[in-house]
Amino acid sequence: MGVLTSEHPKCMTNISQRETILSRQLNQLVSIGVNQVVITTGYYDELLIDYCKELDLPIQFTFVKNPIYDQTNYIYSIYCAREYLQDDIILMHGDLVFENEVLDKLVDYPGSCMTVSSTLPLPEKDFKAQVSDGIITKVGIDIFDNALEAQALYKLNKEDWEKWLNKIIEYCENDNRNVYAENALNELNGAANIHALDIEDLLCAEIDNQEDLAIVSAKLKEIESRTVYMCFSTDIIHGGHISIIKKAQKLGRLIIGVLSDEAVTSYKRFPLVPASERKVMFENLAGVYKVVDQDKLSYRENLEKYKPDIVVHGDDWCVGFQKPIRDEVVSALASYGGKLVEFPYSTDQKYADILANTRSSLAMPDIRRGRLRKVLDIKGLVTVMEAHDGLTGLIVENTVVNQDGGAHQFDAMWVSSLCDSTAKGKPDIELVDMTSRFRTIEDITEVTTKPIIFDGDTGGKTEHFVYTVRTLERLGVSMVIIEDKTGLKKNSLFGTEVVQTQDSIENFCAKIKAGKKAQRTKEFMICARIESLILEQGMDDALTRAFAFVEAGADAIMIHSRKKDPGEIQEFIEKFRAKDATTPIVLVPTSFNSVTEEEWKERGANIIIYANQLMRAEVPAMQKAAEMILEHHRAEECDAMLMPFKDIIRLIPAED
Ligand code: SPV
Ligand code: MG
Repeated sequence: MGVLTSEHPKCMTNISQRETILSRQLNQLVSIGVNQVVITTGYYDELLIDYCKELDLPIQFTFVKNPIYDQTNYIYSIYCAREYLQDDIILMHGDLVFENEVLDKLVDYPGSCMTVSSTLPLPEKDFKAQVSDGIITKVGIDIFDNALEAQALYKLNKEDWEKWLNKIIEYCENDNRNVYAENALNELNGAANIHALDIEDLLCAEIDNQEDLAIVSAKLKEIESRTVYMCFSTDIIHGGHISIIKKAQKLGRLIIGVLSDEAVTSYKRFPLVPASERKVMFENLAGVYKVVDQDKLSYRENLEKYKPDIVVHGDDWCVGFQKPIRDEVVSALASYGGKLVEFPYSTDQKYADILANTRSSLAMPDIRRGRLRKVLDIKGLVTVMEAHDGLTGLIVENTVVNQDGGAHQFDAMWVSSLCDSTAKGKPDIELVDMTSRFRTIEDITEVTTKPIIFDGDTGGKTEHFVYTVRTLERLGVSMVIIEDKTGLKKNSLFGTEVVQTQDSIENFCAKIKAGKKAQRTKEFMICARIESLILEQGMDDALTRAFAFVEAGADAIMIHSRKKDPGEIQEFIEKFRAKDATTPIVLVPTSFNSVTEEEWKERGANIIIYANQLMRAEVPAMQKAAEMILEHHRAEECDAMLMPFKDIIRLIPAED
């Protein structure tokens, strides 16, 4: 090392403008939580001690001077320090430079280990190790047969280390002080149980001369300019996130992608805070280099844009619905030589509890009520499925379909008058009173978090409707839909086959106005449902009513039809949108069911309600099971069509 070590110990050699070998090692140790360091010293020991103090690190140092450092090898330095080394230890030479990932791997390794490389060529003059069944059996300079490149970087459990240390003591007390400490280890022939930790091409090198210094400095520069990419959908940051972020930061400059509200809503749940605020949250974390938007669950776009050297993720995505996303990341990285680093996913119960609490707050009325408007803003088109009790609520809440590396689920629930009445074995004629209807809502809200749209039938008398509005607000319902009918209401799917009377524009506008005036929260929505097409009053009547109802304060318009052909609905949307570009349009495509959600969105619709499909699925299944048991006088034959109860129970969340 010549001039570089003529004035200080080798470990104080600068490897970059801002760090020496030692300052780097010490900072790395701090980053993994080490706070006690024993340094054995020799020449320039005072300089070294002062230097360590000046670094001002949260480390308690013990300096042990080998008084005959010029006549002995470090086996004797260890011997001198033995009383301070009665614990699990990390042992390293003072001239060793390694990248952060090496230390992380060392720490994460479950047992005692030493770093080796299966990919690097064997060095002439440095350490090599022989390994048998994964255990280090011999370490030395002169071993070339069946050997791997090795570095003096160890993690040693107390028990394993004790065996080696005892041998070191034996050597030194028998005046065998001029050999490597590893000579003592070799006598144990693997009994110290030190595993070979293969770090392949990661940087872990000792600096013996100027040439080594130049190579290592250049490699460090390259490592430090690496970029690392992670994507987050979380709206709260807990210890598990911080720990993986810290690990990622050690691999390079960390770019965080914040998943869009739309993508989070589609695969997980509605975010408690919007993407703009989630971005600020990450921007203010120490050590985050840059925060960017990630619009979709797929990483492809951002990987092409930022070409990160490394993508970091928890290993939970190796299976399940995220697997296609992972596969895409692997192939995108391979296309430009990037690397995927996966850390064990935290299964800590306290983090699961935090997430469960976050989720349960979504169920609270004040948080739930406003979410329909937010989802409408975020997605433009909201899909809604009927629920008529707690169990169907859970099905709407939890059913997710994974498609093309993405996920698809319903945004909200529809509490249908038809299905609520049918579930009670009653006709859909406003016979089930509001008290009972509210009870259904409560059964659903108790076990779900998604926004609710309530089928308010005609809304009843205006004087009654104002009470209904406030009760629905208190229950956390987001929207009530009332239809412009009066008298004995019948279900619209009967159309003109039964006597049904449409309300006058004037009366219905007065009801909307009264409802809007009565509501106490700003988010609650009143949707006016137009029955002109059902009752064959023509397109013009439907449009006149639509504009009048919006004028009266309706927050949304529902246009209904019982034709199979979607033509009249499409015509209505086109004509309505020509004059009103913003008021949300709600559809219940039970009859006109051939059009996809994407196409409705394209045409200008905003809320698609699947109004009765769950009820229609359960009734024939129940009838069939009942018939089979009656036919066979036992239940065996119908068993094949039944879900085991243990699977049904899984749908029901356990509450502590
Ligand atoms: C309901 O689901 O109760 C409705 C929609 O009002 S429909 O049955 O199509 O009229
Ligand atoms: Mg109804």
